[in-house]
Amino acid sequence: MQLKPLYKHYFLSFLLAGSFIACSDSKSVKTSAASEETASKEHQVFPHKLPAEKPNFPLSASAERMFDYPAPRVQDNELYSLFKYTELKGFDYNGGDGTVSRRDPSRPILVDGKYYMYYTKRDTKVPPIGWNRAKEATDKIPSTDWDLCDIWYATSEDGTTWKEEGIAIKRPEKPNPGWRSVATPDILIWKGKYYLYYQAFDEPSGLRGDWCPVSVSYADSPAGPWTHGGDAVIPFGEKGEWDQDATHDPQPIVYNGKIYLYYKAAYNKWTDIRDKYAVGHGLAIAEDPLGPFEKHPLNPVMTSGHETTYFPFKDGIANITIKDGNERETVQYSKDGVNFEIASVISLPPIAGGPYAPDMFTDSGNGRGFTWGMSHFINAGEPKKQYSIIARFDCDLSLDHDIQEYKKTGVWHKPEVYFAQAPNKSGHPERR
Ligand code: AAL
Repeated sequence: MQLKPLYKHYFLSFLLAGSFIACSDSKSVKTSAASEETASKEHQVFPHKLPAEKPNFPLSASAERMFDYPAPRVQDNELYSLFKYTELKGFDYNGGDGTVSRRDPSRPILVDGKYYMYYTKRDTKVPPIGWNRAKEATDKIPSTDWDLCDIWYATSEDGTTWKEEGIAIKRPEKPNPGWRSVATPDILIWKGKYYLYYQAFDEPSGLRGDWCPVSVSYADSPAGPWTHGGDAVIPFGEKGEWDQDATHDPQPIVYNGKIYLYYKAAYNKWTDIRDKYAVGHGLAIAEDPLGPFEKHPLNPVMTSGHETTYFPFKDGIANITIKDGNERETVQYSKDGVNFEIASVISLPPIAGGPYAPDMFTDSGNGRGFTWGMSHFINAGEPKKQYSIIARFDCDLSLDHDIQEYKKTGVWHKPEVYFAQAPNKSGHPERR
């Protein structure tokens, strides 16, 4: 109940007078003390100076929640940031004709003064014909942007200018798993060796859905050569389980002495009704990079998000949740890598983000966050010439920095950016 200050004064005097009259026995004293407490709980007005702690009087649901975030003011929230993007130097896209695509970058790693990044590269004679025409795909014609791909790698001294070094993982001969396409890699460093996890397709994606499991290869050096280490390392769920058809976007972190590998699966679709789909993230844990990986019994540990972007933060794990689900466009945090809560709501988050976090594999128990990483844009080309580009993002999701520029809250676009999201007249009853 909210009272205007004047009424509040009368109401409190009335309660105080009441307590004098009733103070002859101790039971009444208790009652009056309780009433006073109720009165003070009910009638305090939210102060002008923002309290550091949750105030001990009734609050609206929104004011209550405010104190459940890492900081009540978003600008002070270590898990809030703006994201700014930079075009990379050093990559050629064949004039943007849709025949060359780079996407789904790994998290960069720094080895002997050089950053390494791994990514999906398509270099085909023609652009992809599209998900819906997957039946027409051949060994020269890709269905989707990530069909007929290999995993390439590039190095950089500054994270912005990159030198493409060559293929890291080539798709193997048919019928070996991944013969159709290998895509969406991520890297793990474990006991001095390097491990690449990636999606291995045995059919053009789109044929029955986006069906593929994860394979792994390992090397002594980030430049390879890579040795095949196993297929289907995160097994599909049983038929009827949410991850029955796919384990995508593998992303390993070293946490609590083990390998925590997050992955994505789309579900609630048969046989891939795209407008009914839902996306979840699972967690699979192993003591050895080649497995066996055991799925967490609470999977999916995230019910929002698309590509996985997880990172050690303080003594837990945080993530950037994008695109899908009720909680898309948030940063989330869990103390145990399993039970995530919203820590902030964000704008323009990196798509398929791979942060550069030096403590990704060190299991420090005190994750520091990060200030930059790699991401992609999937709509770089004209319609029918689809291709993707990799870009760099900068941010301040770091405990070691406080970059004011990234703690602002307004994201101001030119009107053209909004008008580019033109309504499709046929789908809207009030547009003719
Ligand atoms: C992505 C990822 C996976 C999907 C496809 C390629 O961005 O979620 O990798 O399979 O799209």
